[in-house]
Amino acid sequence: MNYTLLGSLTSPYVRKIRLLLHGTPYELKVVNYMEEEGNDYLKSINPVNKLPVLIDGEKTILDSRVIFNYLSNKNKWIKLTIDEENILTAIDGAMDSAVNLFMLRRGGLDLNSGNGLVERHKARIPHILDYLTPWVRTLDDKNPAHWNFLTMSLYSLLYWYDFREVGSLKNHQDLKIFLEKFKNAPGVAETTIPT
Ligand SMILES: N[C@@H](CCC(=O)N[C@@H](CS)C(=O)NCC(=O)O)C(=O)O
Repeated sequence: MNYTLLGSLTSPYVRKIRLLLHGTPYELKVVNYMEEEGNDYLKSINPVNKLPVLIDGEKTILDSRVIFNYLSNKNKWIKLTIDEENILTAIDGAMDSAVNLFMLRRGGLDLNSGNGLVERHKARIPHILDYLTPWVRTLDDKNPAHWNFLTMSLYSLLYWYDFREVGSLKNHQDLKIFLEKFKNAPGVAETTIPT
């Protein structure tokens, strides 16, 4: 077994790396940072105290984007264009805001209290989903090249967003169609969030 992935079964950041690693032998080590033991362990590996972390022999790689870059260099995948990098940044921006809103709500914060930072997070997500829509319309689930790190990231985001009821996709029909079309893509069933 070459790789160890520190992760969880629910995180959308972890899921996109699990989708990327689908078909590659690796061990998934589930870390529960909500418990003291898991939190202390994660902190000892990753000063940022976030999942995912990839361990490849002597190397420890922090952050999903850096993990992707590391695997991309190692496997000599075609470099992403700036437009593709921008799409990834947008997906990560929405993921970050969605995860923050979820954690704040879980911590008991009223998300309708008018807090300025919360409002910025709330506004960011639909704006990003609008930005992504023209690209999403070009995607074809019958084209294997279209199941790549960008679409894996988007799938992980949208599935989690809907699953956690952070927001709604009712005004983003193209994104709902994307989720439906790619639900049988490699690794999706194996990485689905347990209920
Ligand atoms: N930029 C990081 C973000 C990862 C992230 O936010 N992970 C969440 C899980 S979904 C986490 O570990 N949160 C713990 C915390 O914020 O303390 C990445 O791309 O890997």
